[in-house]
Amino acid sequence: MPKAKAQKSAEHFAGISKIAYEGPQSTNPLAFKHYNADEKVGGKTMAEHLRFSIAYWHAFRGAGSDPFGPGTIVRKWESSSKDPVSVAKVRMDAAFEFYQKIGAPFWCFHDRDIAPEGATLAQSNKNLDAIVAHAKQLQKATGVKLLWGTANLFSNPRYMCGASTNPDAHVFAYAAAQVKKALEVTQELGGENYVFWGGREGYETLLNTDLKREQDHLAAFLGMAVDYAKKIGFKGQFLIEPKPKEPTKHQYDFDCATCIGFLRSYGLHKHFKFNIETNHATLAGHTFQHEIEVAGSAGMLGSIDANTGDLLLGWDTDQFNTDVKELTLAMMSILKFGGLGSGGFNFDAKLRRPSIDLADLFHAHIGGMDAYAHALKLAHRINSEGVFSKKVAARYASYDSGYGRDIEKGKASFESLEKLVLGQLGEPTPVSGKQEYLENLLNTELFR
Ligand code: XLS
Ligand code: NI
Ligand code: NI
Repeated sequence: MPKAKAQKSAEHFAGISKIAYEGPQSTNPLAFKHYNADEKVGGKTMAEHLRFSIAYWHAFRGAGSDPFGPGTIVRKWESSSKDPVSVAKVRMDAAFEFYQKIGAPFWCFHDRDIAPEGATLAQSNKNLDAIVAHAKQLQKATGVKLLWGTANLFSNPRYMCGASTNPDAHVFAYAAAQVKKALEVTQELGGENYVFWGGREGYETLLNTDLKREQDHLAAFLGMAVDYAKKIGFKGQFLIEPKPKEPTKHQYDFDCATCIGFLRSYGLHKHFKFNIETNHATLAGHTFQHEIEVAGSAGMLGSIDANTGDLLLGWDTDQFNTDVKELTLAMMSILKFGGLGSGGFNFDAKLRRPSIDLADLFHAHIGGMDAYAHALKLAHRINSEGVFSKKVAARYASYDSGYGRDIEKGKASFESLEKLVLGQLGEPTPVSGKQEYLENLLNTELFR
């Protein structure tokens, strides 16, 4: 039957079928051991909790290059035509086949990942429109949705000194025009969020930098984005993705705490939440869980770029995270704050340079999805049994009543507290923080 044959030749991951859940006892490397999309964890399915997403730039544009050598990963679809727009379409067919086979309900992209940049902005927009129309059809045919879109404001040499923080207003204007279009196409594809990662929004040396003006310009740019989203009726959530350095020496969106201060001082905080990336947290000298706690405490927990770094290397290695302990701590905090809302877990992670097989792409994502699913189950049990939360609450109980509550309610003063200490209170009794006991308890919970 010629029809079936034609369909078969269009299969890019031949020999690999849809990845199934086989349970923790399975030894099949191409099966999930923990991620069971329809299994309920505390009233919601795993699919609803985790909202996994595939990052187009790593999974379909990454070829394994590093500063010491070119790519090593060769994909057949990259040589399917001489016309770059045609290749972009075939590549996208491969991507959607992968999304379906791995069972990811979402994907994410930068404008320049999906369509080639042209000689002029008009040509780039035209290329983008052609690919977005193709993506729209594929989304419809497969049911895979767009978690977020973004603009690449860091690869092209014009952005070598930043985009909205460029000393040249011409570059600012170009970046504004590019983000305008990226917002439009994200809306066209039903994107649930839009991400701003300030790739080169920072400086290399203060000898040539007016830090105050650059920060003002960054805020002006974000303000224009808010206005334009309102104008076109884009309902997706705006997300800032903090990162302290790399590619520039210092980046203004250093970490969540810095961004909260920045957004509040320019009156922008109501319009943004955070896309927290594990590897960016550790580059800033924080744990992943720390960044989640800071964002969640401010009501600004938006989405996760799921990856990890190598603590022995000082850059964003974007590896797949299989550390169930780290992820359990992260999930405990995420569940505590009520989940990610319109966000999800996007695998902003890439294959290692020698991982050149098509199957490696599956192993990588299966491992990441299973680690998160395992962590979700453990975190849900730990939280619902109140293993740590009851102890934390007990530790702060002195603020629940009496003068402690007065402190929290703003009813206490230096004078009122001095009177208490000089009178009935006297010297406080030290209480152990019990850190080692709690660390042991975490291990007991992880392995029971
Ligand atoms: C780079 C960032 C980037 C963003 C999207 O370090 O993680 O990939 O997620 O621009
Ligand atoms: Ni990222
Ligand atoms: Ni990153």
